[in-house]
Amino acid sequence: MKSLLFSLPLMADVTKIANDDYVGFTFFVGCMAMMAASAFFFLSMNNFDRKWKTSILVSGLITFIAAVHYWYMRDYWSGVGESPTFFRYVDWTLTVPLMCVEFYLILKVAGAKKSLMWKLILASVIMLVTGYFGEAVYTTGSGPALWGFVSGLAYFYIVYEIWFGNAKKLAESAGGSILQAHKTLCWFVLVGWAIYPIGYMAGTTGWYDGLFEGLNMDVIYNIGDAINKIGFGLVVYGAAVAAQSSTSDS
Ligand SMILES: *C/C=C(C)/C=C/C=C(C)/C=C/C1=C(C)CCCC1(C)C
Repeated sequence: MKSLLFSLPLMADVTKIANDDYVGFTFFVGCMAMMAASAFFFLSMNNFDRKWKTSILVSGLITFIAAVHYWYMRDYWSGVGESPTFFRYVDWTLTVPLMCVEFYLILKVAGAKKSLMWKLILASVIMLVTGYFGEAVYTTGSGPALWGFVSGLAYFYIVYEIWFGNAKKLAESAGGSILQAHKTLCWFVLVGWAIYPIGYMAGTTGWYDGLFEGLNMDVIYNIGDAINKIGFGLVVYGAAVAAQSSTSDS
């Protein structure tokens, strides 16, 4: 029994996190924060009617998927001592498209079509796959800068679509708490997501060498994830609360 307990994967790895190990620390705290946020979203789900329930569920899935990946990334970092690039990109490839789904779900009441969702999802996958190429495959010469640039184009397409494109028009026609939530999410994508290219430039080599000297890629990514995944979910939660209280008033 005792040996069984100690061979459980959850028990096996408890390593010290050194005082100056900011990567290890932010993986650890990030994991806890994602878990707590998931519990919050899942447990509050049933306070909302059907239309909003799905949005809150997706918020919870985003932080939950991240929590599981953070569990592994924390472990990988403490054991291998390298950036867990693969797990990082798997996490993003699952969660960022779900954030695109959130945009769609919020705008559905205004008549958003599935094609809007698929456009955003496709652009986000291009952004991440090309980012992965620059960070993990074509890591020498001008590789990272080139692939990072392509990734950036896909990123700007997403920014354009939600700020000025069809998504914007739908949000405006919906008005009220939907428009408000859409606007806040747009800011998350413009400012919050811009944290990631900074991390990328800090962790790869290119013309930008030295620009972000002293910054650690994983620490920046971890901060970005906490802001974007939990913050994004809370905006959706806030919109659901506002929409529900305005309908129950009338
Ligand atoms: C929860 C995870 C999120 C919101 C991740 C977002 C990631 C990005 C917006 C990454 C963008 C990148 C660029 C725009 C260029 C350089 C390569 C990337 C993939 C870091």
